[in-house]
Amino acid sequence: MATRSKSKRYSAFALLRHGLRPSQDWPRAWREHDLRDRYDVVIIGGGVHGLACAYYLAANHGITNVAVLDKGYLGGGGSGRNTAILRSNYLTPEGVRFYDRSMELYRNLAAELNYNVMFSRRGHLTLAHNDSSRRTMHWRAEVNKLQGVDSSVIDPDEIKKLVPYLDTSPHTRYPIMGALYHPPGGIIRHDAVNWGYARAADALGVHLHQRTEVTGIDVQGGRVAKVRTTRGDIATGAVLNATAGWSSLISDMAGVRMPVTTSPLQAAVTEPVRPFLHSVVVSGTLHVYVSQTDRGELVFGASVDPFTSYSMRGSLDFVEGLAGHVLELMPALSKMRLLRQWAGLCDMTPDYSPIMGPTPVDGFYVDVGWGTYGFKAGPVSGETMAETIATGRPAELIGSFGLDRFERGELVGEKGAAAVGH
Ligand code: PYC
Repeated sequence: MATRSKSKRYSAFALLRHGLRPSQDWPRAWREHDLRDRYDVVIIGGGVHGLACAYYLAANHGITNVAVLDKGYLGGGGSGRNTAILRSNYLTPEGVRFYDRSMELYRNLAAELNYNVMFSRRGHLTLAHNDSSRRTMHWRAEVNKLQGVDSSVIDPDEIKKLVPYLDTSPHTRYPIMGALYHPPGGIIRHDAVNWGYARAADALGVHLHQRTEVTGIDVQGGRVAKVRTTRGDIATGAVLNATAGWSSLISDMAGVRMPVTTSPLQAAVTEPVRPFLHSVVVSGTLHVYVSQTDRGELVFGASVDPFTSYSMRGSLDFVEGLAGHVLELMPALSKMRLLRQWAGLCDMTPDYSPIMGPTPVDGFYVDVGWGTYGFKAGPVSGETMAETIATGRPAELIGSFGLDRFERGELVGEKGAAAVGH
């Protein structure tokens, strides 16, 4: 007993010492560099998409003269402002295939990057409260199964076994009539994903430039030629727009118009409590999704704010609505306290699918329009955009997501698989 409390005292002391006087032996996860006047590839946006693309350009294609530019800090946009839910139970075959590759990359990411990204398989439940949403769940389950993705519709008794705290009685305002159950779904630590990709890209020679804002993009003879920044100009033959919130503004700089509108998506987190929620639970009708982190906090989200805006502030309106809806699902949570809330920016396209690949300007590529799905697509977007830039041809998995689909009228309608209604 005496030994245990001594060692506890020792570790508390050690923690304090390391906290106050960071050890000289802990290297920075990535370095700072002067801006070169030329890079082979310039990636605008230091979120998970941009960082993953930089990593795969270097790791899979040997292209290391790459700069990632961010006007703020790495992972400071949507990549650090989401609810870190992972799943591949989409509605369209294109979506299911794409996100399933992302899940595969996420599952193996800790080993790939030698970094603990805290991937946690939980199972994902999308509740159906009426006949029409149950029909959509069956539709999704069949599309999922055809693509080899584990997904099925389960009844309220099975739901209750997975999540005993859910009110599955038939007397609620919106009784739970079934759910789409997707066992491989889960959560991950979003910051760790950003930092892991950044560290691995840096180790391969990529330059990560924070606090470096893009102010212009020069196009000469239909080809991208230069990126102008607050720290100087960069000559380059390839630029990737991997931003969210500012994706249409950056594309405008290259003269490429994007069919995108931007809305805030708010989220909130509670105080930590003992683990009791072992699945991710989503209700489209009640506009809420909830999961419990490894630290014990409940993370909640809802649908996007009902207006276009660049605001990243939380609102009282949002938490009031959220709390009411959560309590309809799990009345036992009424004593829990919300600790904080935040918002990220979601770029919405007309069909709620992303826009990925080349554009009419040679060398100007886009990976934008992620709506509420961007974080979970980070690895596969990085991998496929790296392949597209390295080979000059759209990778097979993104073939359906090109900008020209809007002109051709070949849309990929993914709204029915939104986390909650858009
Ligand atoms: O599509 O799973 C989802 C999601 C979760 C949070 C926002 N979107």
